[in-house]
Amino acid sequence: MTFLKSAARKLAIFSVAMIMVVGTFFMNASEASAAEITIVMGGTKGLVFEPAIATIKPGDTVTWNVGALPPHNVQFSKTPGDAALAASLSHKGLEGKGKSFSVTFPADAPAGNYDYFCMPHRGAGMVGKIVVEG
Ligand SMILES: [Cu+2]
Repeated sequence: MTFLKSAARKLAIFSVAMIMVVGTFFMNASEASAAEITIVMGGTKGLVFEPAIATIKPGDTVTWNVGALPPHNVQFSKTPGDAALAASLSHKGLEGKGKSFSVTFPADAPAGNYDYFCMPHRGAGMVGKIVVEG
């Protein structure tokens, strides 16, 4: 009987472990779908994007929130794609406090570095980079 109880306990522990392992597969599957990341324009360190460098995958959405020292915007200056892609990702309007805007990177966005800056504050060093993974 003791042997059977021990075997049943081992089976129960094994079952719980398997459920956790299978659950991890589902978590990884959801991570593979499109993600959303947020960048603050003008944060605690002044005229900077926080984070200044963000890594995404094609199909992900980036939202920029206006923080301190507005107005701000996002102009892509150098991308692995063509000028039309840079223009389509850019937000030309100037946004004030409490505003935000989002851009979804195309599913076929080429991998590489997407450099951008804030037009009014480029000279102050307000630049950022989106790294699109392949
Ligand atoms: Cu700015």
